[in-house]
Amino acid sequence: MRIGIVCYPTHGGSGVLASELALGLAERGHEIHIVSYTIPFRLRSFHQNVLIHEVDVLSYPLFKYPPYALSLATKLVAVAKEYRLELIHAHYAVPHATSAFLAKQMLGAQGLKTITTLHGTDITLVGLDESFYEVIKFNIEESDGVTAVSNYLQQRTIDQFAIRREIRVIHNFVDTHRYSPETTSCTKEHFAPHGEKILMHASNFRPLKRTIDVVRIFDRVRQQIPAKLLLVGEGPDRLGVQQLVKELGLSQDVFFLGEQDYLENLMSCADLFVLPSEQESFGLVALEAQSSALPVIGTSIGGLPEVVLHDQTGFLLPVGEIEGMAEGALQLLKDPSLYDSFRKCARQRAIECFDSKLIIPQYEAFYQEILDSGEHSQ
Ligand code: GMT
Repeated sequence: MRIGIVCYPTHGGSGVLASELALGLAERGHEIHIVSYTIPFRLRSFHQNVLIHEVDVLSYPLFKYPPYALSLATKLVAVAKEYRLELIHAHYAVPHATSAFLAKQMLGAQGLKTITTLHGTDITLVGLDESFYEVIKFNIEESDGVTAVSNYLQQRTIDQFAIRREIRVIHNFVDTHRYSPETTSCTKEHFAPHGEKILMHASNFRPLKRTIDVVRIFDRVRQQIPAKLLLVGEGPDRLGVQQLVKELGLSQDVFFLGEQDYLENLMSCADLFVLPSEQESFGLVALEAQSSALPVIGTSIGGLPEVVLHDQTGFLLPVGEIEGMAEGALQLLKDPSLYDSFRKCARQRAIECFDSKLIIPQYEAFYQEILDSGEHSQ
C-alpha cells in the first residue's frame, strides 16, 4: 500500500506511535510517506520505504496565527498526487484529521481514503474546548475509518461527541526486543553507585502528568530505603519540580536527564516506573516500561488499567494518592520475590498483548478494510 502518515514530530506518545507504525509498515513492504512540520525524532536516520515530507508554513504579517492546517492540506495533496497515495492516516485529530479531510475533497476523483487515530488529549482536553468541539466531531464522522488507542478512549469519544459510527480500538504497541531487560547499554552504577533502587519517570512535564507527585512519592520512598530518581523529559512543570527537589533536599538523588530519544536504554537501568497522571488514554510509556520488565506505580484512570494490571504488573491508585503509591513502591522494592513476580508479569503482558508484531497487522488489516469499502465505514 502507499500510505501517508500525518503526525507530530515531537517526543509525545502520538508521534512515537506514528513513527514506530511507519517503521513497522515499511518493514512489511509498504511505501510510507510521513508528513509533518519537521522530521519526527525517531525517523531521523534513513529507513527503506519511508519518505519524509516537511510542511512549509508561510509567515506573513497578516497572519497572527499561520494557518498550518491549510499548509498541511496543500502538502498532502501534493504528496498524494505525486506518489499516488491510497490512504492518509492522521494521528491526533487536531488539526491533522481536518487537513486530511480537506486534501481528500481537493483530490476528488483520486478516491483517497482517510483514517484518523484518536490518541488522548485530542478528545479529553482539546476536544472539550468549545472552539474545537464541532470540528472534531465532524472529522470523526467524516473520516473513512477511525481508531482509538484504548477501550476507554473509544467509549469516552462516543459519549462526549454522541458518535454513532464505528470507532475501532487498536491499542498502542511496543517493540519488545528493543524494550527489553536484556538491553544493557545503561550502567546502573552511574546513577546508583551503592546499589540504590532506581525509580524513573518520563513525560512532557505537563500539569496532567502530575510530576510534582512523582517527586513526593520518591521522597517517601527515599525516607525508607536508599533510592535515586531519573526524570526524563521537558515541559512547563519542570521548573516547579526542580524547586521542590531542592526544597526537599533531594538534589543529590534526582537526575534531570532532559528529553531522550531512546528511553529503552534508561529503562533497562531502572527498578520501577512511576506514572501518576491525571489523564492517560493508554499510557504508551507505561507499556514501554513493562516491556523493559519494570513494574509501574500509577493511577487507576483512563486507559491505564488496560495496560497495567493492578496487583500483578504494578499498583494503580486514585489520582493524588501519593501515600498509597509510595507504599506500593516500597512493598515491591522491599520484597525481592514479590518484585520478581511483578517484573515477569509486566514483561509477559507486554509480549502477549501489545507486541508490535501483534498490533501492526491490526492497522494493516484495518487499512485494507477501508480501502476495500466503498463509502466510509458506519
Ligand atoms: O494526548 C496527548 O497527551 C498527546 C499524546 C502524545 O502525543 O503524547 O499522548 C497520548 O497518546 C499516547 C499514544 O497513543 C497515549 O499512550 C497517551 O496515553 C496519550 N496521553 C494522554 O492521554 C494524556
